[in-house]
Amino acid sequence: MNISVLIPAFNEEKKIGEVVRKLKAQGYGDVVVIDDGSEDKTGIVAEKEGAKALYHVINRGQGAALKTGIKYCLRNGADIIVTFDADDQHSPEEISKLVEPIINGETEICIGSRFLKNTTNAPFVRRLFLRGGALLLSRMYKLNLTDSHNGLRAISKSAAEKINLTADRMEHASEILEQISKKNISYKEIPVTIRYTEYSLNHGQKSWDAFRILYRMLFRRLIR
Ligand SMILES: Nc1nc2c(ncn2[C@@H]2O[C@H](COP(=O)(O)OP(=O)(O)OP(=O)(O)O)[C@@H](O)[C@H]2O)c(=O)[nH]1
Ligand SMILES: [Mg+2]
Repeated sequence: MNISVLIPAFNEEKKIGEVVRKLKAQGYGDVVVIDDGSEDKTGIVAEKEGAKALYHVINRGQGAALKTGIKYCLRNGADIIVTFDADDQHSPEEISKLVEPIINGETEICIGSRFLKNTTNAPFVRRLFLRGGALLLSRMYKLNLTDSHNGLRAISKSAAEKINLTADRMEHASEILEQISKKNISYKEIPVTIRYTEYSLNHGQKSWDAFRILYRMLFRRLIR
């Protein structure tokens, strides 16, 4: 089985090198970084560590970066695509837990969950928003999920071919779930650790961004 690790990245030059190095040390030779119009050296640092870097000329968002990356990985013969964050919040050792059920033919997608076994040190407010989001999306799409916005997933080739992302920014996470539901793609949640560090909290999404994501998500539903 060819496993590709796909990392959407925006201005992550401080962490991306270490992340690629750790993935390579775990034996993942195929690491693809989408440098999404970063203003820093994200792509160059990733390439130095042996990753393949693809570049968007302007910042188009995490959804658009995943779309570019999934297309590239499929073209290059990936059987499983693992999506992984660039900010060092995920653990490369846990990828095997996500790909195993796909290799066994048990399921088409494995979704990481930080809440299934409470494997996170997320701050209280972030926890509240994330749990609320998972509850809302589970209801909307008739799924059974504890974590709907986890960047760590393993997607089989068959599922990747069925999923068509149209949301460029963070709303893609709900779009993936919508398509899992509508296209009857089999899924399984797997407990994974998500580390919140000073870097990730200062650098990443703010809790209030959840409102913007929700608004965009609902607006997209309305205009369709
Ligand atoms: N390609 C691309 N990647 C992005 C963009 N914004 C964030 N990312 C990447 O997406 C990953 C997750 O982004 P975060 O902002 O940390 O979001 P998050 O992990 O869902 O939120 P936290 O719970 O706060 O960590 C990281 O690898 C970022 O570099 C973007 O505009 N384009
Ligand atoms: Mg993050």
